[in-house]
Order: sequence, then structure tokens, then C-alpha cells
Amino acid sequence: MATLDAQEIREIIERFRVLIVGRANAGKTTILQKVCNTTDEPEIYDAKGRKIDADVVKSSIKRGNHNISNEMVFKSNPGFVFHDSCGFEAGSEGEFEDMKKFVSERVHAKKLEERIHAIWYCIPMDEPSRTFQRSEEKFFLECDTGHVPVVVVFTKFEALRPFAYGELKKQLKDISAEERSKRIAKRVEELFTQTGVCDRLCDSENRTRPKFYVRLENMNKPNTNCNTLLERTTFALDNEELRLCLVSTQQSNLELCIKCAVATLVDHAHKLFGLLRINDGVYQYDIAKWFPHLKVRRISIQSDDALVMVLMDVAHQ
Ligand SMILES: Nc1nc2c(ncn2[C@@H]2O[C@H](COP(=O)(O)OP(=O)(O)O)[C@@H](O)[C@H]2O)c(=O)[nH]1
Ligand SMILES: [Mg+2]
Repeated sequence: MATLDAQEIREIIERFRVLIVGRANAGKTTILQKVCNTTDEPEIYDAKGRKIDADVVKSSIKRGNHNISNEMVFKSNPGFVFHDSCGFEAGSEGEFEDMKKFVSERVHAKKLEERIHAIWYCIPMDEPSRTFQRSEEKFFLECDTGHVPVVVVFTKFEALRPFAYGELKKQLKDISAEERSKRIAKRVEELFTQTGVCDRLCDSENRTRPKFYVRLENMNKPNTNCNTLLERTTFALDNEELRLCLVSTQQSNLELCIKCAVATLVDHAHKLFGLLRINDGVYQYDIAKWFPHLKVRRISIQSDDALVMVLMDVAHQ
């Protein structure tokens, strides 16, 4: 296929379509707002593209009949279309079946403009004992997500800290602030592992398994972003056109644009010069040396004659 530019690809795929799943209050809408750089409420359209009054949607959600095929679009970035599962855990078996049908239809949709390109499954961490509930179990056990990547988002991750702090309180007296935060961070990791959520997500019985995990915290605060979610989603897509569509649609992460541009060029160069065995390390060094926050040095490892780069993020030292 001839190379298409971002604009042409966007015309074919039209808009990047995401299904966001998770119980009520998981932080779904907050994530979508961050991705679209806005604090506004989205506009809602039905499956036929007719705008629906926001108050009508709100009251029908309250009554428990939300339509997953409704499209949410933020004025600040109409290149994204979102579908919200809207807390299906509270609903009936019928509601779950509707969602299952919608997912299956839309991940395999023949019409490109109807297809879902990514699924974000949100699991909030503010109730660590309830990370994997019946709704999660059913979704991962039964839903057919085809080739569409599912990225699991552990939301409100900072909520684990007070639990860790509460347990360690006595030990934390009379030690340095640095040591204190180290111990809390370690306990947070232990608490996270103890939830068993990752094991359950990867259970071999599951029909759907996540391609990546992302931890997000403090998304309710102004100076935070969803860059890791956008990045993981980009690299979870198995198709370069789709990746280009997502990266050129999102407008909040310039670093991601650079990463993808470089990664794609390096990949193409490898295909072209593959036989010449150009070393990855050479590229890494030549690219990394241009970035001011990276200190780059070469290390030569004799055993396999490889050139290994050590990138030290000065900002984190
Ligand atoms: N502490 C904390 N609160 C959050 C975070 N993300 C969202 N919230 C809050 O959680 C509540 C529910 O968020 P919302 O996005 O409406 O959840 P939704 O029901 O899944 O759409 C709101 O009060 C948000 O401000 C987070 O990362 N940390
Ligand atoms: Mg919401």
C-alpha cells in the first residue's frame, strides 16, 4: 500500500474509537476528559449520529438504562469517539449480555468507521479488597474482544498509600523522610500484589486478557496526565495506520509523537538495511544524545560484541 499521510489515514479510519469499561466512580469520565484536555462534559450522540440531550442521558443512566452504543465526543477533540460501559456491574444479566454483544459486533465490524480500536478497562484501587468483582470476572471470562487490545487501567492508584501508611504507622516513627517513603512505596507494591488482580486478569481460562497495564493516580488533580495510557495503547495496536491515527489524534503528548516517529523510522531502516546488521545500540545512542535530560554513555560488552547504551534520566537522580 502506498504510504498515506496522517490526514489521509484519518479520513479512512475517521475517528479513533475507544470503549471504556468499569464500575461507576472508577474514574472513567475523568480519564476521557484528560485525554481530550478538557474539563467539559461530553456531547452524546445515538448510534445514528443524532445528538441526545445530556439531561435525558443522565436521567436514563440513573434509572439504570444506559445505552452503550451511544457515542461520547468532547468538543475539544472530536477525533476521539468514546463508548462508556457506564457501570454495567450494577445492571442485570441482560445488560451484561447487551455489552457482550456490542463488544463482539464492534471489534469485528466490517465497516471501519464502526470498529472499536481499543478497550480501556478501569479498575479502581480505592477499595483494594474489591478489585476483581463479578463484573470483571464475567468480562474477562466471556467477552470476545478479537484483536482489539485491552489495556487495564488501575485508577486512583494513590489510594493505596493511606492503607500502607495505616499499617506501617508505628514503624515509621523516628526514621528519615526518605526511608519512610521507601517503606510506604514497598508496602503499596505488596498490597497491590496481595489483591491478586493481575493473576486473575491473566487467568488461562479467560477469553480476554489485557495487553498492557497502566497505573493512573491523582487524575482528579489539574497537573496530571494520561500520557502512559496513550503510550501503552499506541504500542498495543498491531497496525501502523491505527497507531498513526491515535498518535495524530491525541494532542496532549508530544513526546509520544517523537517516540513513534523515531521508532517507525528505525523499524523501516532495519527492514531496509537488515542484512547489514545495523546495531540497535547505534540508533539508540544517536537518538538519545539529542535529548537534554538524558545522560548517555556507551558500554561495550565483549561477550556478544553488542553496544549497550545506558540512559540515565537526570531528572530522576
Ligand atoms: N483520588 C482520586 N479521585 C479520582 C481520580 N480519578 C477520578 N477521581 C474522582 O472519582 C470520582 C468519579 O470519577 P468519574 O470520572 O466521574 O468516574 P466514572 O463514574 O467512572 O465516570 C470523581 O469525583 C473524580 O474526581 C484519581 O485518580 N484519584
Ligand atoms: Mg462517568
